[in-house]
Amino acid sequence: MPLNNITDEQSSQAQMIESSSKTKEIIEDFNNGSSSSGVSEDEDLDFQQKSSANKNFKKMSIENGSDRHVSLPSQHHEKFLRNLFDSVLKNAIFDGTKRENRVLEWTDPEELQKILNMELKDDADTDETLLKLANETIKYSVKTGHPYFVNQLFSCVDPYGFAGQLITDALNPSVYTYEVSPVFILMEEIVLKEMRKIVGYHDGIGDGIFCPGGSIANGYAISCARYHAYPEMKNKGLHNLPRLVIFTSIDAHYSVKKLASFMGIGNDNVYLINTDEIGKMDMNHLESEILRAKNEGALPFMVSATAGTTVLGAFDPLEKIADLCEKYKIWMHVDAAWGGGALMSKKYKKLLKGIERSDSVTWNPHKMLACPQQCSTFLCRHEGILSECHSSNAAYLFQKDKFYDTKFDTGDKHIQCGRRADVYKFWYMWRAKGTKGFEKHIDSIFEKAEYFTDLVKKQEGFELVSPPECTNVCFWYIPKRLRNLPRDEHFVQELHKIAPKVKERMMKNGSMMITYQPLRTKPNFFRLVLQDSSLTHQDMMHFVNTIEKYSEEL
Ligand code: ABU
Repeated sequence: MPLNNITDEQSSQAQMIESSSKTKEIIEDFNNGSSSSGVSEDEDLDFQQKSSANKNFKKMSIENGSDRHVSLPSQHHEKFLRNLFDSVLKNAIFDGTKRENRVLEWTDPEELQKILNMELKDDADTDETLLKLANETIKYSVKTGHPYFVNQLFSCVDPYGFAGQLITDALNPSVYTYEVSPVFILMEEIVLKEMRKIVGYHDGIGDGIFCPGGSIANGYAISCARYHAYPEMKNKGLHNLPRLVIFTSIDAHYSVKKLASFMGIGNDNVYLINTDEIGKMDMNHLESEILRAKNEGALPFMVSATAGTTVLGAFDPLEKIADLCEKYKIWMHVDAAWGGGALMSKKYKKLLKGIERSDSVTWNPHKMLACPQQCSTFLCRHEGILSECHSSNAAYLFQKDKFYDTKFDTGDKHIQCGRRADVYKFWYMWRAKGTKGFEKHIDSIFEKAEYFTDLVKKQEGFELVSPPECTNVCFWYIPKRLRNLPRDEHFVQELHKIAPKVKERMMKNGSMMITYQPLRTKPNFFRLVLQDSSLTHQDMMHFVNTIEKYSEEL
């Protein structure tokens, strides 16, 4: 039979038999103390000659720099990498997180382009230049691990998380098959199961994945919920489906709409539910919108609740949402990308009561748990649904006739093919701190948020936007000249200009980064985000003083 007529299955069986007998031979030789490892003397000599030629080539090419296109580490790279690591450790990790140093070196984009000269060239740069470029990159990048970077829902350089990230970067795995990523494949299942237990799914049974960011995790929720309602959709597409409707609050993350649009459900079919003053979903409005969708002949198929909204940090009433989802047979998803970390604390997990009744959860360890970017998970109570919904059985990668149990080739349940081992840095941190360490971290940041909230209540000129439930605290700073004005349209317009101006001054000075935003009719206000457990009460005072300082004469 001509070789090109054999089936894929026959070909891989033949390869398997050949490779396993070769492996056996090598192991036997090794056990017998033989040095040949199944390689003939001629082949051995050939190898030695090549190896020596290789060394000579290396020596010459290092001298004249002609082998820089070769991606193989050599002694020459060792020196370069050691110098680079020293510099990264000093400038980005240690100096970059010292309170007395700046969070950023603000530079206008045109000027920064000139300083860094990012244009690509035909000829190679020297290692000396590359080290200089690395140092410049560090210098002009924002030090997101600095204690005064309270701008975003992530921060910190956790030393163990960083170490974990270094290890995965050094190994450069892609977590789709056991043969390529044995350690990380097993580790993912252990960590995801533990997270499901913490969520409250019975015995941690269910499904889950590490995925690139909370938005994508929310997309997985939409995909699984839709598949759960209409499994035939996987092959037939959307044509014969009724109009599908998702419900989420007006304060939910924008990714719910974005992914609904991306997946062909459409922005207009995400019905936005009102929130109360704190930012929690209004249950009466949710039920009336579910009924409206039904009356319109549409199919309500998913409620996406939020545990820790992006701006106000509100927790939707999950138990009541679970009741409504049960009543109307709707998939309940909880976007706990931000607030999920509170599940680690006996004191604060009550904020997410009812999450254990959900169908799925988004939880990002890179947010409240301070794991390095990116580390996001999608967790689900329905065992096997991710694979049923997304697998496509590519024969070149997920061969079913491998010599090991192919249930460990978990990559096919993702919509990605190549995928980073984001699990490792989180697992490494978890082992370094223990679950108890994460609990202390969470309790510490919630305590700081409560302390900062009290400061805002007491300090003249500061005013809370709403009582915070999470570790993001939203407030206005009202400069002296506005304090006695009537609270009318003019006041609102003037107050709206304050936060952007303060932020500009802070960034140009490099001393602190805090974000601001408007919210519906509310003028711009600051949002201070706490997820760094190294922060102290003195730091909280520093934030207040810095905002006052940069508001002078505004
Ligand atoms: N999910 C992204 C959140 C961005 C932020 O407000 O920090």
